[in-house]
Amino acid sequence: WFTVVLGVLAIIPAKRERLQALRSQHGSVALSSGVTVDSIVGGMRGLKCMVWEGSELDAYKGIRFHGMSITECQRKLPAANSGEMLPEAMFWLILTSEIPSAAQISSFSSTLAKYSELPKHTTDLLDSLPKSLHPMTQLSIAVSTLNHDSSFAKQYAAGLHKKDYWSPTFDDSINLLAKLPTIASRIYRNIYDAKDQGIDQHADWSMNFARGMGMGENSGMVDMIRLYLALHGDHEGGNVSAHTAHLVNSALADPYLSYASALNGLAGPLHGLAAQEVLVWVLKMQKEIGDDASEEAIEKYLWKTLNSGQVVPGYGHGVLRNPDPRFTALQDFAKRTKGCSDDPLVKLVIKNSQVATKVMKEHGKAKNPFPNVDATSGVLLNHFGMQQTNFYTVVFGVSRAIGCLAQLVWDRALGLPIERPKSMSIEAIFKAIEEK
Ligand code: AMX
Repeated sequence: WFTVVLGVLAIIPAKRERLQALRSQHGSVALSSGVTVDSIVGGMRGLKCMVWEGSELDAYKGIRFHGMSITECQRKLPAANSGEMLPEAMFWLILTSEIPSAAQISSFSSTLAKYSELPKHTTDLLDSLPKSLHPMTQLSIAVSTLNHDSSFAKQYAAGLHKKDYWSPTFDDSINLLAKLPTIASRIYRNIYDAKDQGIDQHADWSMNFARGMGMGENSGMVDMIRLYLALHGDHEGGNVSAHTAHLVNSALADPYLSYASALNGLAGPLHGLAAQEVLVWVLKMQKEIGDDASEEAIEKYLWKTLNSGQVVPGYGHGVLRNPDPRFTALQDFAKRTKGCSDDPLVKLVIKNSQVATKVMKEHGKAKNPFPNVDATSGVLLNHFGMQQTNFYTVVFGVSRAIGCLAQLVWDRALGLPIERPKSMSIEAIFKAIEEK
């Protein structure tokens, strides 16, 4: 393949130049109604081109779940005895657009506990995987295996009428939600040797997740998981994981296969893996400049990252143009949880959030110089006892199912078609502009 590589290498500079010329000369030209060259070659930023029911992202105010801000959700959704909102209530809100009662959520939590057990082929496969395989890869593999018992796949093969597709999609989605914490905690135990405290049929979704990782008695961690899962559940439809689930399901792949695909996108460092990247980056910074570092030392460290051509993880966003309200909600949690804000690493992350925004502005590239949710999630998981950075995106992966699966039910209930946008080569775009 060496000669093929040489061939590609030879044409890369010319292609890059043509793309650059296309953007600079014709960026604002619309090839079809409202679709500019910039949106075609710029990752479809801002292009209004998909239906998503559960949440909407405002660039300045942040995420709204059926119009409700995070603070409103925290005030109105059913909560655990500790007062922390329950992520299963967030799923209910996202799916139905209604605020559930405490009794409805208590019964829903029991349903999730009831269906949490994994089939033997999934546990056998998980137990056979090497500990060195990234936990996100393990999660995606395990979720794919659940397709063995997909209601949707079976009923589709048996000739289900298309108006009824939503019903087995719903069954598979609830079943997957129920099993995700069991899969994730089994991965955690297999890799990090934790103790299984077993499923408590009367406990909520997050408590059972924590119990599976031997953390059921760690009340700070249980509340952190509740908040984390509720906050990361949905961020409208255009982000990589949500869009992937929606796209793959549009071909009528069942919810397990669709969500496994979403997880593979979430595992990318510019998306969900940033949760892990941030803490690794902060730990390196702590090692290099110490806990009680001055603003100047932090600034220097930030510039070192930027000057070496890397991104500062946890900063910037494709849509947001203000600090992420999910970041703020997690910071508030740290402030109201005893001992959390005294943690030297938490202090360093807070200090960094002030310095980093200034440096990002000076750097002048990122359209959003503010912290996103990942800037602070990992350091809090670390504070409560989860030091395994490789696992952070798995927690994200359990959560993101909330929004993706609720949307799949609507996609099939509304009979949305298979997605098939039109693609064009760079030269075809030039030609189309000439002919306009
Ligand atoms: N550090 C350094 N440079 C950054 C940056 C950051 N945190 N964020 C953006 N930039 C750069 C981009 O790489 C791009 O450079 P280029 O012109 O040389 O390609 C330029 O600034 C303009 O980018 P943008 O339009 O502001 O952002 P985007 O929509 O292309 O990308 C995102 C958004 C999140 C991928 C980007 O901000 C980033 O890489 N952030 C760091 C990783 C991260 O925190 N990801 C998590 C996002 C939230 C989530 O999905 N969980």
